[in-house]
Amino acid sequence: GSLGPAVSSTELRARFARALSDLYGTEVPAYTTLVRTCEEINAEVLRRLGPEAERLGSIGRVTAERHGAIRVGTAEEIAQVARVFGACGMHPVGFYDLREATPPIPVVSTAFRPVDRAELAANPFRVFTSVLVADDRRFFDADTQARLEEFLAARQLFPAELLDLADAAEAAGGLSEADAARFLELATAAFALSAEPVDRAWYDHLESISSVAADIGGVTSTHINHLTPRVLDIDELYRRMEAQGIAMIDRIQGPPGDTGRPDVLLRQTSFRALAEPRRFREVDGTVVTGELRVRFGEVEARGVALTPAGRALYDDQGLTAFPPTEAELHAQDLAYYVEDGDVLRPIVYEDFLPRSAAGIFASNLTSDGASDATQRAAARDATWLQDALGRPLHDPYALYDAERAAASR
Ligand code: OOG
Ligand code: NI
Repeated sequence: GSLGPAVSSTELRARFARALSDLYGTEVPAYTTLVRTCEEINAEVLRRLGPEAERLGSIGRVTAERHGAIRVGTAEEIAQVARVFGACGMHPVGFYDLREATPPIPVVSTAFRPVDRAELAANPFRVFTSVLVADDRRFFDADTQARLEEFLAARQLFPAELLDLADAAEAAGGLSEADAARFLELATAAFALSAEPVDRAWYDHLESISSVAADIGGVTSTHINHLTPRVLDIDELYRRMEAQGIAMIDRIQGPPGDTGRPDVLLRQTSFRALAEPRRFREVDGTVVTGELRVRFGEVEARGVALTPAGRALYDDQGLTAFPPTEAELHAQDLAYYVEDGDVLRPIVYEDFLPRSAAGIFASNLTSDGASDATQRAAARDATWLQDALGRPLHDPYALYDAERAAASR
């Protein structure tokens, strides 16, 4: 038989996550402190709990685990993102409409991630990816929409060489060593913060409407907005970051941690966006160094995935309405477990929470922005996104159901 490519898509994903983590550490030094603190705490939890600590993922998986967030401007751009992540075995899962958040954000989003359990175990890298809705009149008047579309059409986020390598990797399930090195160099560079001057007047105009719109449509490239390690005790992480003098947002988003119930879904917190030097072109044409606060550090803790019934209960009544034991969560079909003899194995939640995402967005906005609810909304739904991506958009519940069914056969 023939050998597969030297560097499989699984290995590309692991290397890509590592390369982005190295990049982000050089760009945002507090991120390095965050990662180090997570590693300390994870080692402590492992010592304290033993095998119990690894029920929601091996220590190898959790140590390498990152999620990123990126933001792009157009259907064409998110289709290109899908090709780059597709090369790494990351597929779009879920549809999130952040225009319904408080405050509303003019984007819709998905998450690119592995979908098979074995791939998730090998490296679960996922990227929350948002695309601007420039034709939503509640945010952008006709003139701003036209200028946004012109600005976005003129930029190229990903060089053709990168997209060609991505397509080759996706078709073959990987790349040769030399092509893999080139792919990773170009892909990582595409997400680095650019030194290209920002047009001050244009950026400020967009920022008066939405800081996220300015971060997307006010600059000629994209960048990682944040990169997030996973920790096994997020309450302890929060305390330890503050003790090191890093100001965290005022709360941990998601289910409360002190109810004595099993860990469910996703808990997240972040440190506030830091001022970073950025170059600006002023109205008179001079280029000056100023600063922007858009990028931050976030940390997550993951629990068991909830079924649609469990999720409805959580959304309506919160965690305290849940029964206190895993046996009951399973018996009432509120959460996904696999029965292994008389042991229950939780299926870890691999997705995001719109309400927490909104909280993460909001905690790092400089203002609530300006939107006018009386104006016309633009139509966006999962079908729109799937068409834009030109590939299947997976339903998270279908993936959890299939995994439970396969493991129970
Ligand atoms: C994405 C915010 C959502 C999360 O962890 O919920 C997110 C963004 O700020 O672009 O990353
Ligand atoms: Ni995030």
